[in-house]
This record gives sequence, structure tokens and C-alpha cells, in this order.
Amino acid sequence: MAPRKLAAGNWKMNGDLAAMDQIDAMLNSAEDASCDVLICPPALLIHPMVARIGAGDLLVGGQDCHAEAKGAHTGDISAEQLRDAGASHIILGHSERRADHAETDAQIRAKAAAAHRAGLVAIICLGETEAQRDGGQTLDVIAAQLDGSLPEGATAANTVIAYEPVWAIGTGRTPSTDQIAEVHALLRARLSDRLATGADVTLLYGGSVKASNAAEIFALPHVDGALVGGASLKAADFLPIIEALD
Ligand code: G2H
Repeated sequence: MAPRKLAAGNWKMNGDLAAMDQIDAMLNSAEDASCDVLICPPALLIHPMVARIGAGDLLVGGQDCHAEAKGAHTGDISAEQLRDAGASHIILGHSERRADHAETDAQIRAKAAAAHRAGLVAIICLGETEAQRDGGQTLDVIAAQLDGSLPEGATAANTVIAYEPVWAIGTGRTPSTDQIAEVHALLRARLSDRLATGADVTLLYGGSVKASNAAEIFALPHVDGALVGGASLKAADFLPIIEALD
């Protein structure tokens, strides 16, 4: 088995009911594509998006969850509730959550375990800051984040890893292809050591992916797709990225 290819859109805190109009073209593209296509909108939009897609091939996911299934956690959402709303995937440990909510690797590992318990595929995000990159710490940081946030029971079927250098997110800057390839090779080697299915885990690159750089990034070894932010909001921007992967 080879890793499944995945074009994933992270809408972050963008989009509203009117943005559903973008979904029709994305659905058509997903149905024609051999790769998986996923949109992770704000949680409020998951259920209406799933309803609009119907039996179509476009996947829908969440952007975070609580580690527990239910209880007194005002304002939080559980993995089970996301699954109930129709989600199949969940983004965890995005650097914006690590920064805005001080999320630790241990918390991300607990959330990933919760996602697996609920039957969701966990997309676990890792990435170094600019200071860490400049300090020559990138590979150590990525290895530590991977080891700290991957739960027991992770497999190629229930886990995706996204490498997102913090300094490349929403900035228009992307690492060199050598820099991306170096980190993805580390991820593949470490996952293969740790998991029986490590060779088949889908590895995404994320950070300022757009139509003009997607093909070059997808040509790299061990890059099985992308986690796309800004360029996933509009079908006109996202469709060429799906086509570059397909
Ligand atoms: C990285 C990415 C999506 P963008 O955060 O996860 O966003 O493509 O806007 O850099």
C-alpha cells in the first residue's frame, strides 16, 4: 500500500453560510480526482457543508477537539460531536493553536487519541519557528513534536502528519524544496521505525501552498499532499492545487 494522497483545506476562522457556494465546484473536482479532497471549515459549518455535499466525495473535517468525549467543558467540542456532525478528519496541533492556546505535545497526543476513539483521522501538525530554523534545531524540534504528539494506536489509516514551518504560514514564504524534503525524509524514517504502517502514513506539507508552487512541492519524495489555508477558501484557487496533486 502507498500513502493516500490528500489535498486538505484549512479554512481557519474564515467562511460563513454564503461560502458554501464554493463547495459545489470543489465537490465536482473531488469526484473527478483520484486523491482525497478535504475541507476543514469552522465547526459551525461542518453540518451544513456535509448536508450540501450529500453522498458526494468531498470530505469534511474539524480544526480542533477536546480530549474528552463529553462533560463540563464550556465552549469546547468533542471528537464524537464532530463525527456526529459528519466530520471524517480533524486537524490537531496547528501552530496557531499551539501559539494562541498554549497547546502542548501531550495535549495534542490526548486529542489525537480522542479523535481515533471517535473514528476520525487525526491530522497532526508539526513545525519549527524561524528562530529554531535559524538556530539549526529544525530536525530536533520536528522529531520531538512527532514523538510527543503521536498516540498509541496510530496507524496509516487513522493518522496524517502535516509539516508546517511556522514562519511559512500565511506569509507567502515557503521553505526551499531541499528543506521540505529533509524534514519529510525524517518523518518517514521515524514513522517507519515506530509504526508497522509508517511507510504508508500520508505526509502533508503546509505553509503558503498555492497554485504556482504546488506541483514543485508535490514532486518531492514523501510529500503526499498539502494542508492549504488561504488558497483553499475559493474554488478558483484550490482546484489547481487538487489538479497538481492528482
Ligand atoms: C498553514 C496553512 C494551512 P496557509 O497554516 O494550515 O495556511 O496556506 O494560509 O499558509
